[in-house]
Amino acid sequence: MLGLACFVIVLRIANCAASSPNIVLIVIDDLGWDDISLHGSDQIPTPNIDKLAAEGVLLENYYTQAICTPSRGALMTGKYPIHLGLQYDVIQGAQPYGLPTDFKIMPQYLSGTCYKSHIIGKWHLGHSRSELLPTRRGFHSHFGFRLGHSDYFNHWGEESSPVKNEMYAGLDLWSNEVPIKKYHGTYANDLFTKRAISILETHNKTTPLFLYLAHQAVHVGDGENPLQAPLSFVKKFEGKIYDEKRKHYAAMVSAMDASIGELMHGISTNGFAENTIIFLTNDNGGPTNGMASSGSSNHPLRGCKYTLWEGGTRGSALFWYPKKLGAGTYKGMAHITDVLPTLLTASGNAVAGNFDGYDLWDALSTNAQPRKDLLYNIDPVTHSWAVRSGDFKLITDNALNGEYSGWYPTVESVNLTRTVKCGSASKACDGSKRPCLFNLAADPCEENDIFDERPDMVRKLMVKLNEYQTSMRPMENRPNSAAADPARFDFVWMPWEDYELGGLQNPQRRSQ
Ligand SMILES: *[C@@H]1O[C@H](CO)[C@@H](O)[C@H](O)[C@H]1NC(C)=O
Ligand SMILES: *[C@@H]1O[C@H](CO)[C@@H](O)[C@H](O)[C@H]1NC(C)=O
Ligand SMILES: [Ca+2]
Repeated sequence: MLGLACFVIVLRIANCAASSPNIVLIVIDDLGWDDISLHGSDQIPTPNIDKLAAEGVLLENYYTQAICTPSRGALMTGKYPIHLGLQYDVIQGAQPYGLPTDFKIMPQYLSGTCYKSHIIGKWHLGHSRSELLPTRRGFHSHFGFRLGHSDYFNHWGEESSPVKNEMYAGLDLWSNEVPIKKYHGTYANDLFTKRAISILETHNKTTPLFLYLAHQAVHVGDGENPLQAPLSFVKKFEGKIYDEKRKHYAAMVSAMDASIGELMHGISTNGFAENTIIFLTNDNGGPTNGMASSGSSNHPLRGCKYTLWEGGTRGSALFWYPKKLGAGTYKGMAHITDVLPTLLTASGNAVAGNFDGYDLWDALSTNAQPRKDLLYNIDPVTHSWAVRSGDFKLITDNALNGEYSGWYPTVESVNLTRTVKCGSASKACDGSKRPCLFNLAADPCEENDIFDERPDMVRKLMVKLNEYQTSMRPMENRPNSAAADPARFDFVWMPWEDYELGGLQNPQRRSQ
């Protein structure tokens, strides 16, 4: 008996499948609904994204969270931010928290069939201690940045400190866990595109590839002129767009679209076109109406980034996998939490996970509609929440004191051949004072409140809201910490908590 026990051998055979499709996940930061030509406006042509949409499956009824960190958390885990502790705000540079490490994330799920996983660009799910970094959570490499935004050329991030009106600033560009100084002056877009191409060129095809390209574009950069685009792209819009902000913003969008064209070229020349699934999405609506100095637009949708109105949450997204999916549109309701379970099924890693998201893989071909409800969010700090059942949406939104809850036409845009058409606000509802009810099928622009007409639906949605509220996890948010100051680390945004936890005395760190 004893002998037998000694010979129990645990076979650890990884179920590697070279035939699993490669996955390229593209996230565009802060892209507004009316900032790409996909939705009918031809003011900013985005031919490369349009081509992907024409060859792939465009999601017509798709939603993200209203801001970066919650959206990226939802994307990586398939869970609503209320179940991650990320329901309020984004992680700022000096705040010591992140997506809790007890949650398994996308590359960790994909490791079941031996995907080699790389992230390029923005992380924004925690950087105050090393265990929160993507390189400790299933990604084999990270080339990019960790905070929410930075300067596209010098790669410094500037963020609030614990002292009012005082900012912390430092380098935030990394090759894995080493800070990189040598790209001072090179446009972030170009760096990230080159890195993506080099991964495609060197990937060993005996294992499937998972490439997460989280663009810095088209979030505003830092500094006095935050709409940062190369001059060659600004020139394309001279004499076409006269508003300076919109013109520079258009150039940023155009540079991002060109990068996607280069990526697609890299995909085809390196033999990935046949067996690669692409999913492209924005992470939240555009910060329109001058907010955050961006020139973006969500026209004709209501509201903008930070708000749970459609302009902040209705997303632009598509799946591309011509071999299996063909071309078309998916009309069913979809949410950014659906992406993980859907890709897992496509990759042969399907798990009966504890997801808020739905596996839409088969539905994309059959147009079945498994998702009937949607939680936009519950933000316990600003008391903003919205919930949906079928076409009906109940919303109270007090983000930014309700100041960005209106409709903001696109500057200088005259071509109104758009995919979403609105009527006029005959029964507008403030939404910051009391809940409003809308039928989005008839009223995608949230112009006509039907709260009084449909008490039955209001009741039904309130019950759902209460159910979600009961399942909410405490918020992870922490205040800014003086220990984060990059000045302590040779002006680099180091994971400062490592030094505190490890009791290290001299945090001075030289970068390359
Ligand atoms: C690719 O990986 C396989 C399996 O690990 C290995 O045998 C092969 O030599 C690798 N090819 C290259 C070009 O590195
Ligand atoms: C508006 O866009 C449509 C579709 O892209 C195009 O056919 C039309 O010529 C454009 N009209 C104007 C006035 O630019
Ligand atoms: Ca964002």
